[in-house]
Amino acid sequence: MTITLYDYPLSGSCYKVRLLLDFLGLDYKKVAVNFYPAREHKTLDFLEINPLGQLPVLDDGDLRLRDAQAILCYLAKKYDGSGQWLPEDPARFGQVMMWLSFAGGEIMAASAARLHDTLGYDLDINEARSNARAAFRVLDDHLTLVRRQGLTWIVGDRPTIADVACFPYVALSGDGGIGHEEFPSLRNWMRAFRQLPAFDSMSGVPEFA
Ligand SMILES: N[C@@H](CCC(=O)N[C@@H](CS)C(=O)NCC(=O)O)C(=O)O
Repeated sequence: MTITLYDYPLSGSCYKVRLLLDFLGLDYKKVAVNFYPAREHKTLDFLEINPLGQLPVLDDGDLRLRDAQAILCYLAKKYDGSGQWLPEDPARFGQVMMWLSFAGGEIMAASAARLHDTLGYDLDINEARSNARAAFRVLDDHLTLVRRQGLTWIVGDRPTIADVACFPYVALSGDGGIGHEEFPSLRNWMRAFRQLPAFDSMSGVPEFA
């Protein structure tokens, strides 16, 4: 079966999926969607693929999925025999789901700020930045508790799709005018994430010493 990702290289949401495909060592084909300036994701042809007019979309054989978090769940369940990326244990599974919802919800304020600053989206930038900082504070506090237990990752003792889903818009937030100075535990976590085997960076992800 061929895996196809409808992709825009500068999309943090597509980056979530590219990261996991690489971590799992999966071959896939990319279909480039000209998100900007052509806004191809809003054309009638693309709306047939995703009526929400959003990226990413993933095809695997006859299956078509939209939403990065749903795609991460699918790929982990289907292709990660070890159960590392989406743990079976009910408590761990629930915690991963909780942070996936956070990645697709509260953290997306950082995506909004980035779209404002990089592509001129018309939105309340102060509100977006303030909401993003509030979300980052929640994750930073969580990761501080995690560090106190001698651990690194959002859930449990190994990276999961919760880390994959949260990483892009935290890492890319400088593009939306949100720095990482106030978030030492986020910086520590991002440094560890960047060291994962098969990690691939993208434009806008800062280098950490
Ligand atoms: N719930 C979706 C949202 C994805 C999303 O917001 N994608 C952006 C690209 S990064 C998009 O397509 N936005 C549509 C637009 O800005 O017109 C997910 O998490 O995958």
